[in-house]
Amino acid sequence: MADLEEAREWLARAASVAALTGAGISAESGVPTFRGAGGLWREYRPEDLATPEAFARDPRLVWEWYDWRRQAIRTAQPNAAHLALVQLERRIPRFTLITQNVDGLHDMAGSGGVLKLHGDIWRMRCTACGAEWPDRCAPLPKLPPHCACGGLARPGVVWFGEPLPDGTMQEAGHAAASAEVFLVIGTSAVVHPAAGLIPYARRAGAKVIEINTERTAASQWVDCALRGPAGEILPRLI
Ligand code: BJW
Ligand code: ZN
Repeated sequence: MADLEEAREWLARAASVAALTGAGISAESGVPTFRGAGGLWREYRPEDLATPEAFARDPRLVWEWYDWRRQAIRTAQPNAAHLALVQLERRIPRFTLITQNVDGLHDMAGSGGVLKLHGDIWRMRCTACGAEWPDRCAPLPKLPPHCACGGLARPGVVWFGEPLPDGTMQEAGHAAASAEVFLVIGTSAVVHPAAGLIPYARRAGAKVIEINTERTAASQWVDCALRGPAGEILPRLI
């Protein structure tokens, strides 16, 4: 298994890099992760809150949870890991940032063209007419929120059992397949199809570098595992 120095050399030589991020990259910004110690799924059941069936059953309950999370995320600032990826994007000729996060912190840090596999908590979608719009209001004045057409609005995120936004997985797959180095940062790598990008990149010839405080489902696929907080490790790597 390669060490930090070797991983730095791979990055220094690479012309094509892709990064897949998960909730762990925002942990040091104060945004709770889903799994593990202090994770949201310790306290809440995904099937009650993050499925289309849960929303159909009780839209107000689901919106209360999202309104609470939007309030928690609203004041969060990008950390050193988000900023390090902006630096990397400036340096590498072909760089693709793929995120499972819905918090918008990569955008706020200054990353461009982020592929958001699981949508965006700051967007709304009408369940009646399909209209989409940005909304950064937190707390929302009225729950559940509605569209101008009178239809019920839902968060612009991807719930279990739903397809990913049109074209994002194809673009992410292309980036993974053409990357010389594939960074996997702060994800437990258990949610598919996102997690499938990791072995896919490896099979296509990428050097895979994992940055995580713990061992994960992806650790078996990686060429280098750097253990520690992303906000400390990424700036050293980049
Ligand atoms: C640090 C750190 C620090 C902490 N520094 N590290 C079997 C095989 C394949 C697929 C399936 C399957 N069984 C079921 C499925 C489907 C399902 C799935 O994958 N389920 C698995 C759980 C088994 N997938 C889906 O349903 C997806 N859709 C789909 O497959 O569609 C098919 C379809 C096609 C056509 C028509 C219809 C359908 C959709 C998945 C949507 C996931 N949605 C969520 C919620 C988003 C909205 C919201 O935020 O509310 O996405 S769930 C949640 O998990 C969220 C995350 O993006 C996602 C991944 O979590 P992530 O980012 O990895 O976070 P954590 O918390 O798990 O891990 C944090 C990590 O950070 C840990 O490792 C820590 O150690 C680390 N860490 N601090 C570095 N400072
Ligand atoms: Zn509408």
